[in-house]
Amino acid sequence: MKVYGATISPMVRKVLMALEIKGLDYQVEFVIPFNTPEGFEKISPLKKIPALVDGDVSLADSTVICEYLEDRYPETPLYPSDPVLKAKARWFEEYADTVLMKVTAEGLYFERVVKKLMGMETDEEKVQKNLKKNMPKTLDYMESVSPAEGFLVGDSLMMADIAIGSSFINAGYAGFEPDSSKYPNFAAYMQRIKAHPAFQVRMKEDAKFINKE
Ligand SMILES: N[C@@H](CCC(=O)N[C@@H](CS)C(=O)NCC(=O)O)C(=O)O
Repeated sequence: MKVYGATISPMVRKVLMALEIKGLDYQVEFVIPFNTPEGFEKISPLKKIPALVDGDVSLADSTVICEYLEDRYPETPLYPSDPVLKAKARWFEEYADTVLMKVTAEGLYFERVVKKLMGMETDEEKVQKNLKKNMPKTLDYMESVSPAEGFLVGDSLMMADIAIGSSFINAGYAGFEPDSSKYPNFAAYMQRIKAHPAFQVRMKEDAKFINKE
């Protein structure tokens, strides 16, 4: 299988985590947004990352790809089988892909990390506005749903945790960590997520990428 994207992207990381936890072989073809290779739209019609090619199947969108991996390679499930828990898991993934994409990625990680890597100037005013206006309600919500123990939809790390965790890991790369005195459950939950061996592997790879660029 071939994953197209930059491994440090929170959306690409969702796919890599799923592949690693499921023990599937894959290669990464390095593609950066806004400067995609010619013909990339044949694999990813909106030219966004990640995209996946598995034999004659080509797919775009992290959630579509992760659901495909789950259906096609069901061993080591990453979504619960119970319909209610599965719906709950999908909600958290949707929340990460939409709200967190704006708050932790576009308004923070993109500004402070990606723009810097691209030789562009950070719009720190935009970041501060985002941190004041959007981040507190996001953290209030995350605190209200974070379990005192275990993970969002069960005892083991699943796609819901991967999506949420991935977004906040990138916020961390942009210098933001949740205040554990204000958000104790969420901060502790994030520590449990980051301790997962597959996240540890990804974060070590990210460190090489950030330090190299
Ligand atoms: N809903 C998509 C979002 C993918 C996405 O926005 N990826 C970003 C990088 S993290 C991108 O490719 N941005 C380039 C663009 O918006 O043109 C997914 O979950 O894969």
